[in-house]
Amino acid sequence: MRSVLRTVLCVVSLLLAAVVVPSAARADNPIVQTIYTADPAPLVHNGRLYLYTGHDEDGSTYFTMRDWRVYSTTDMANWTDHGSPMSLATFAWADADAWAGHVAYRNGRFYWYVPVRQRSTGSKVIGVAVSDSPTGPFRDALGRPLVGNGEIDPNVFIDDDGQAYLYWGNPRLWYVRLNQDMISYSGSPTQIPLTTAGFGTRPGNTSRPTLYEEGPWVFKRNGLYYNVFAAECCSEFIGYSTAPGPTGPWTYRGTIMPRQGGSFTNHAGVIDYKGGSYFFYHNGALPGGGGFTRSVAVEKFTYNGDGTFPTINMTAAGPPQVGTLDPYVRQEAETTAWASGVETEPSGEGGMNVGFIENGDHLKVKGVAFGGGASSFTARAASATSGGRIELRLGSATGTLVGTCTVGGTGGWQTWTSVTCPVSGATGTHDLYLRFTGGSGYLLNLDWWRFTSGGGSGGGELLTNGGMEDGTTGWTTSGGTLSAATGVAHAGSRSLLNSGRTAAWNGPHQNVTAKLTNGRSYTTSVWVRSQSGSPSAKATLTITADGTTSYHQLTPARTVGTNGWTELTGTATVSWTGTLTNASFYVETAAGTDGLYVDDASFR
Ligand code: FUB
Repeated sequence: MRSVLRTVLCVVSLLLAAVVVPSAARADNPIVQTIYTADPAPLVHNGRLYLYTGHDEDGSTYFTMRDWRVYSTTDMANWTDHGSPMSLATFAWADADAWAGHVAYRNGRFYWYVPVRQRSTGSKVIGVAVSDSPTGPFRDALGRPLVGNGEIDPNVFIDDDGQAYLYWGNPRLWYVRLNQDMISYSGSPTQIPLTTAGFGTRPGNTSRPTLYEEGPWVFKRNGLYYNVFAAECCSEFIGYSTAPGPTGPWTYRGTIMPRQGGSFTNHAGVIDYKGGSYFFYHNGALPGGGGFTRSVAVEKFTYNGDGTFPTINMTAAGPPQVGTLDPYVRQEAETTAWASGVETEPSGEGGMNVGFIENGDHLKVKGVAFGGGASSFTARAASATSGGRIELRLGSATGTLVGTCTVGGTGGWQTWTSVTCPVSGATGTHDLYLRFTGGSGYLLNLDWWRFTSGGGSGGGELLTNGGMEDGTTGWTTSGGTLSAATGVAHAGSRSLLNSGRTAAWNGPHQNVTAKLTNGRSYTTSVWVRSQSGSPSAKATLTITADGTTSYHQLTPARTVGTNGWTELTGTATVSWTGTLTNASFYVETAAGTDGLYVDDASFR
């Protein structure tokens, strides 16, 4: 992608600069700009939306696809690149065609069903890989195909009664009942009759009389079963059918997304997230894009009152952001709404980093809530050359400059150091642009960044090491043991673990006495999960003034589990009478002594 897309982007940006098309710079579709992606399959898990895609190789003149990719978001605008946790190499018996797959979650595991070409037969089959994490790595679950009949595009639907169905097919449409283990099935693959009543009429084609082409996406909503599919190649549009049950009988309902977008295929994934409904698809919208160099995009939509789909058209703007992004916790550099001119790669410190950064490249991060104001910016950066500068701009890549961080040479592209620079004028909520400047060639790599608050009238962050990336620094516990938990993190690579608690009030705490202002309102956000059990957790401020101790509940108590992170958040006015001698920010439980993981704590 570097050679092809970068060149085209340069040409396009020169053209755009000449004719001034501001909307192009604001566009957030397609979702990924660093590579070509195709065949979206969304999954919501533990409050995060994961997007599984295929990957069209640069300059492809066929569906040349060798690996799959994962992205995720919590706000539908900023997407985190998780790299490639699965490729053709995962399946030792496959040699080509890493095409459209689908991930299903069951019993604590993630199952990724994909079509590939079987080396020994040269025929398309369906493989299944499994992982304990939504971002992998995934391993071949069987060491052989799950099922195979020369057809493609697997999709799994788990009904309310627990029965899972695997659908797939082009030119026919098949299903088979999966067993509870998700890697075997009962009965034989069964063909769904492709009737014109069920799947529409394909004009003038007697050998293939219905509109169904490929890419089934089956789900249930309000008791009605939907099958959304790519229709009538080529070029394809997205149509759908509904049924009273998972195996039919299906009734064709019409077009969702008409033909458009510069790719002769399309492929849909539909999901609800945070109260909205989202339609994923692909097109040829990136520079150099087309039928074999596609890009995944998303639109928000609302079902009609009778449960039918509205017509959905492709846009460059994409859906509105859900909420804002917190700049005062560690943010991955590869979490962006738009990445211009750069690439991503695996980071030596875990996760991914942004790399191949040249003069004039930029990252856009949408809806960044600076609140009362930021005082400094820290970047985790590396450079095998002499480095460059990170300009922090608001609103656009040429917008208000609120800070500039200089990164020097570190001796290697994976030799990481943290650089900090002052920030002023970053208040309220803005799109943040990290614009890179310097000499010629590659300047620097960026792994993550974080602002420190305190530059405005609203007061700054009171907690030290709230992101827990510096181990136990700043924290102490009232009971049990504190340790840095690596590999268990809400964001970044570490959280704080308080194990061996012996009382509900035991928990990680931090002294904030010198930082507190009497009568001020403070906002708390802290992410918690339990080591065992499902206790009710809360954040509390313990205050001692004139010898009297009082307890201020900073957040409502919420049940936390072992399987994902729960945010404790609230706003409380803190006041006392007399001389304040101690104030401690606590995370504790209302009852129970289960160990607590705590991450991304903010009190300001
Ligand atoms: O990406 C390769 C193939 O193109 C997919 O399997 C089909 O759904 C179509 O999108």
